[in-house]
Amino acid sequence: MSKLLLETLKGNPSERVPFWFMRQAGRYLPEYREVRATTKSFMEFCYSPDKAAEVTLQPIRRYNMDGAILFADILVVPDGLGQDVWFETGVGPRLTPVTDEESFSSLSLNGFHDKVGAVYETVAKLKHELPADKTLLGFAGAPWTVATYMIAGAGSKDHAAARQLGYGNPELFGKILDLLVDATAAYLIRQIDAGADAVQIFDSWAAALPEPAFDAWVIEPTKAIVDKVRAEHPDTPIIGFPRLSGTQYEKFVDATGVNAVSLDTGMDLGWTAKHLQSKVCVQGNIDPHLVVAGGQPMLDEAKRILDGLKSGPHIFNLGHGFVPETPPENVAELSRFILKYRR
Ligand code: 1CP
Repeated sequence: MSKLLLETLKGNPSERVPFWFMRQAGRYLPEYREVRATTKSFMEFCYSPDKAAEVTLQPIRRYNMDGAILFADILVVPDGLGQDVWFETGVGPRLTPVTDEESFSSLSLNGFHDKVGAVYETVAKLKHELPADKTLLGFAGAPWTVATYMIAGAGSKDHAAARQLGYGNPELFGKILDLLVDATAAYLIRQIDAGADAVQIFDSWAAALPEPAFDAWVIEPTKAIVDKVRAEHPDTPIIGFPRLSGTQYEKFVDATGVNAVSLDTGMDLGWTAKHLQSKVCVQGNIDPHLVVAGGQPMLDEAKRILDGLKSGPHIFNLGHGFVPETPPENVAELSRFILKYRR
C-alpha cells in the first residue's frame, strides 16, 4: 500500500492532499490526559515506549491523519548528552544551564544512545503497529532551538541568553552547536534505522535572527545534519521548520538541501508557491488558534490554503502546534474537510 504523505514528501503529489498536525498528540485530547496521568515525570513518560506509542496512535484513530509523529520531546537530546532536564508543572522545561566551559565539559556523546534508547523502541513499536498506508515521522529539535533551552536553562521569550552567548563567546557557542549536530544526526539516523519513514527538524525559535546569525546558527547546523543523515539514509525525506524566518526561508531551502519545509502561520502563499514550492514540498499552515475558534472561518481558511498551494507538493498541517484548549470536535471537522478536498 502506498503512503500518500511519504510520496508527497518525495515530490510526487496526488489528488487528495495528505495531512497531519503538529502536536496532534497532547493535552487537548482526553485520552492523552488519561495516559499522561499514569506517569509523574514528563521525561519518564517520553521514555516509556508503550505509553509513548499509545499516545502517538490516539489522534490517528480519531482523525485518520496520513502521518503519525513519534511522541517524545526535543529536550531528549540534551538529556541524552548528560544535562539535567525536567518539567515543572505549570512552568515548563527546566535544565541546569550550560553557560561556560565548565558546564559544557559535563556534556558528552558517551552513553547517549543508552540514555535515549527507549525512544528508538517507541519508533520500532510504531512501525509494527501503524497501518501500512500511514507515514511514520521521527523528529528532533534543531541545534539553535535546543541550544536556547540548554543555555537559558528554561524556555525563554526572546532567547536572550543564547543570542548573547552566540555573539559574546562564539567559540563556546560553536562547540555547543557542533555537539548538538553530532548528537542530533546520530539520534535521527537511529530513528530511521528503527522505522521512521521521514524526519522533521524543528527550529521553532528561528525567528528574527540577523542574516549572519541565521546562516551560522540555523542554516549551517541544519545542513550538517542533513548531510550526515543523508549519507546513511539517502532516500529518507527530511522536513525543515525554520519557524518565523520570513524571506530567509528561501536560502534555508537552497542551502540546507531539505526535501520539505513546514510553513509558519505568517507565510504568504503566493510567495511560498513561487519561491519554495517550486523546489521542495511544503507543509502548513493554518493558524492553530483558528482551530480553537472553528466553524466556517476555519473551513474557509483551510480551502484558501489548499487552493493556494495546489500547484505543487503540499501536506496540510498547522502553522504551529495545537494549543491545549483546542476542541477535539473542531479537529474532526477540519480533518473531514481535508479528506474530502480534491485538487
Ligand atoms: O504533558 C504535556 O502535555 C506536556 C506538553 C508537551 C507535549 C505534548 C511537551 C512539553 N512536549 C510534548 C510533546 C512534543 N513536543 C512532541 C510530540 C507530539 C506531537 O507533536 O504530536 C513534539 C514534536 C514536541 C516538540 C517540541 N517540544 C518543540 C518543537 C515544536 C514546537 O511546538 O515548536 C518544542 C519547542 C518543545 C519544547 C517543549 N516541550 C514541552 C513544552 C511545554 C515545550 C515548550 C516550552 C516553551 O514554550 O518554551
